[in-house]
Amino acid sequence: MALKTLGQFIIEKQADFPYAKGELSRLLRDIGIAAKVINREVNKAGLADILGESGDQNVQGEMQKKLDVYADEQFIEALSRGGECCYIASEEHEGGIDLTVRTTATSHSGKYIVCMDPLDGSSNIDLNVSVGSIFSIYRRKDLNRPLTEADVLQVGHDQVAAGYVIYGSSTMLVYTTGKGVNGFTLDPSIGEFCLSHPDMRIPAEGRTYSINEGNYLKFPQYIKDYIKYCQMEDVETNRPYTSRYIGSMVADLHRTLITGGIFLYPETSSYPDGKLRLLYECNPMAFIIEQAGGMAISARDRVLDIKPVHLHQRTPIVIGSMNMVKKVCEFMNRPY
Ligand code: AHM
Ligand code: MG
Repeated sequence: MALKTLGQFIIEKQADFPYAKGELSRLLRDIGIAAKVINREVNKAGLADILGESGDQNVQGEMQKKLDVYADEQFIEALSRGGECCYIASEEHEGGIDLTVRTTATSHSGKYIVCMDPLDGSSNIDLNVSVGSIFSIYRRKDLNRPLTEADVLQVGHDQVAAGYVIYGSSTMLVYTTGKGVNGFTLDPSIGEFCLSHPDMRIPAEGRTYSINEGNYLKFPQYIKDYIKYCQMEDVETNRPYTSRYIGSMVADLHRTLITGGIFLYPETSSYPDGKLRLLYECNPMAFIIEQAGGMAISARDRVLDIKPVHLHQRTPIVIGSMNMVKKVCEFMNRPY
């Protein structure tokens, strides 16, 4: 069977959007190119001087690794050059980057807003454990007025596309434009992402739960009860479940998407709003998992229905196989 590259696939899929003029396709292509450049650096991280901490802190007060900075720069450059994007919100920047006010040769009347975590799970880089990039794309609400932060603070169900890149034993790009989820594996011999996982579906049931159990004592009671449920023996429901936690959201969710299962980063006594960021991590992953047939909730709402109030907002998240997330809803005592 002939290989289908990401570029070919994107162009083919443009027909799904009859009024599209190719801007979103070009934006996705630009992201794919940046991902390849980042992949090259991530792969040689163990060798290069680039490995290690850059000494700066990001807005969450955490140490940035050099590769975080590098990945951030690559995405910003690709998106600024492409011209389809008017605003970038990045986990690595306190404020967003308004490309409409940049005085470059290119005019940035771009229609799209991109929120991204350029290199998630960066504490794993030194250890040769999988890391990832996450992106989320929104349409600018009104092209005729100056861009405001409110344009960026859109609710997750308004995303027009979202995806992630996993730099693992192989490198994959997985994305959705709201019509299913497709996965592409980078073939290093030709330097192209090739369609390898068409129409990805998450099984409705899984038998793996993924949570940082070191925080057990800080979890709310319903999470403690759910963990005990996962560990209890029951032949009919295939319990006890297996526990798997990499500590890289992209890697943990990539496994969950393929094999089924559940990933939880709930509110804790140290992180009352959870740890993961709504715009850069939770919304894009929730969009992908829902598009694949799964479910994503926070402590109160469907993740994709949360109205953001600031760029770096965090949210608790429970995400994965539909029936497993519904089971957590029962423990929370909430309808689904
Ligand atoms: P980062 O954006 O600083 O890399 O942090 C996000 C990462 C996620 O990839 C992962 O799921 C989580 O943090 C792990 O957190 P913890 O070490 O608290 O379990
Ligand atoms: Mg992150």
